[in-house]
Amino acid sequence: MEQQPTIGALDHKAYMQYALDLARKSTPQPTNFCVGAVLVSETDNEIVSTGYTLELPGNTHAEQCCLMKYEEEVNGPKGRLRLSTPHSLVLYTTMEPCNKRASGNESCVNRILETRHWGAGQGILKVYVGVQEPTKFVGVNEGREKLGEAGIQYVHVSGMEKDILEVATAGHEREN
Ligand code: HJL
Ligand code: ZN
Repeated sequence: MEQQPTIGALDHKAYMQYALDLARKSTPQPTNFCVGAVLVSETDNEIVSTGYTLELPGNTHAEQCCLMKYEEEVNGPKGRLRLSTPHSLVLYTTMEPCNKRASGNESCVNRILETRHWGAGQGILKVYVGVQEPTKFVGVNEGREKLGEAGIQYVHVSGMEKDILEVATAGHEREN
């Protein structure tokens, strides 16, 4: 993977800022949000993967790209995940993970939940989120509730909402 910045443990704002930098790389579209995501190993305090909306071919979400890149790196293509030691992972995403997509594609909430089946002590334990999803495409996103019910901590990182939404909606028609 490309060189990653070194960010201090628990510096949630810095990780979120990095996720926002990634979101800016996404080509703006009127039909989605430009989102960025960073996957961090809490065990090693290092970034293990990154993603942004439409980074990988097809109609891909930031969290989806981030997880697909990680799985491929750890597994090799189509292999089974082989991790010798438990890796507690946390995900930073500029926008609440989707629970429903207008396209009908698999939700990022489900992809996050699936990581808990990688093995004992593996997978995503916490999700740090910059903004809740605006209701524009699918109404109220129940991603937050669904993660909580599954025992995945949902933490709002506040203070960057304006910039995150500006980037997320860069491809949408402005009202004025
Ligand atoms: C999050 C993303 C992304 C969205 N949300 N968390 N990460 N694009 O990378 C949520 C929005 C969906 C629309 C259209 N966007 O993207 O609800 O075409 O983009 O599947 O519902 O669905 P598709
Ligand atoms: Zn998604």
